[in-house]
Amino acid sequence: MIAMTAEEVRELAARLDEAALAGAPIPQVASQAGIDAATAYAVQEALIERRLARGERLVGLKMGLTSRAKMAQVGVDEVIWGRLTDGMRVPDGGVVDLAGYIHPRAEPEIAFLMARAPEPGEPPAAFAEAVRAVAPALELIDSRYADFRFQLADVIADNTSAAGFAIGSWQPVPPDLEDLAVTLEVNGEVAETGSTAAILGDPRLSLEEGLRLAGRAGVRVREGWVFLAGAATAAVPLTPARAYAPRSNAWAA
Ligand code: OOG
Ligand code: MG
Repeated sequence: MIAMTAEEVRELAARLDEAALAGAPIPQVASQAGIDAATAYAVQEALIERRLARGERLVGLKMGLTSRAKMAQVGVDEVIWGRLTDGMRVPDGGVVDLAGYIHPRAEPEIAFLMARAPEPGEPPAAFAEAVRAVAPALELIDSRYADFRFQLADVIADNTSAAGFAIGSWQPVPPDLEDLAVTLEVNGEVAETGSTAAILGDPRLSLEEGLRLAGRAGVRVREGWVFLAGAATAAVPLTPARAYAPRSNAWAA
């Protein structure tokens, strides 16, 4: 593996950031540079720093590739995590202009509203203590890499393809969280169906894993943050012709 200087990490982050701002794809720069996952997370952090420097705020975390369907779709079979900022948030029922995107896809997710995170050294909080509410959610992903093709280091550096997210109404944690029916509709047509069971067998495990991985990287989840547990089905490509208005229904149980 190739070690990178802090300057090189920032340069890779700048290329990814500029690709996103321009809506123009770039080659798979992280894997081509031969970096490992740890360095790729450093690039992700530097990428988010750029957004924060423009005035965005961190509002949560997201998991990626927590379902088989997603792993198979992108050909990477490791669970990854990324960061959410307020600049990515789309109001429920809001409208997204796809013109600035490269090759957007939508995927159905489940979101947790965080109550509190354990202090460093404290044992992990029980799910019921850590999570205040649950909501259906949509994630908009948009890989900054040409042809939506990447390897593990690429997608980590690219903040796990995060581009936008919409959260439905928050509701109390349902008792059957580990097996809720999921339906993704695009323009009134069912595009994907599945179950929250596809998310690591139980989306609570995704939260556990996310808190562990982020904690290892020194990131502590704050009260009021959103946590996206990962898509329950494959993602659906959105073409500009397929105008997209995020709309999340109540549980289709
Ligand atoms: C990587 C992002 C994966 C999920 O929910 O699995 C992700 C990608 O598919 O480009 O957000
Ligand atoms: Mg996702």
